[in-house]
Amino acid sequence: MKLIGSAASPYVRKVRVVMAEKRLDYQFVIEDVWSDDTTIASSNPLGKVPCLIMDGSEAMFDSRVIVEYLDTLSPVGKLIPQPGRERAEVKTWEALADGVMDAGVLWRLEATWARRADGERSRAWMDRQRAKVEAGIRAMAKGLGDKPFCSGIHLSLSDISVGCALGWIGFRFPDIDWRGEHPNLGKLYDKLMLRASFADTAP
Ligand code: GSF
Repeated sequence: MKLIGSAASPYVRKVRVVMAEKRLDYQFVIEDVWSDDTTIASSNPLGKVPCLIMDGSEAMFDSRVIVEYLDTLSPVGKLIPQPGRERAEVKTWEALADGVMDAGVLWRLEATWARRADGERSRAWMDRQRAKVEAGIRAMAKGLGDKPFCSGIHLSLSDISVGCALGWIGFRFPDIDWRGEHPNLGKLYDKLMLRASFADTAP
């Protein structure tokens, strides 16, 4: 398997962490989707990473589809429960974490995308996305509470998704003090970073 991605992308990190937790081998192919000569569209018409290329088959995207598929490849460390309530809970945690990343990406692009002129940057839009990031982080802290993991009694895709979102927010928006405001999230992230899957993929 070949994973096309970048080291800074939180969506790509989610896939790499799942690969490591499932002990799956893959080749990591770095692609800068923002460069003029990117060839990502030949694999993913949406021009986005992560994109998984299976041996002799078509490309697979996006991160939610890829991690769901990867979890079926090996019984080692099941990360997504069987269909039912628990699975829906894990997928909701993933949607929350992805939503925080989505809003953060929109906010950051509005603020920094080189092809947008300064006069075209909307403060109201940035504030709207920032509010989503902050509300999402508050919801994560509330949902985690005093529990050791976001859902269930062991590591799942919920924790991996939340960890990737928090690690990326810390990397791109250091002025958002999620650790100071939510010590339980800080504790979870520190615990995740003890795992090779997280330590080896930090942005
Ligand atoms: C989001 C991927 C994405 O936005 C997923 O895979 O879960 N829902 C998708 N990837 C960004 C890189 S990043 O911000 O992490 C991307 O490839 N953007 C290129 C573009 O043209 O939007």
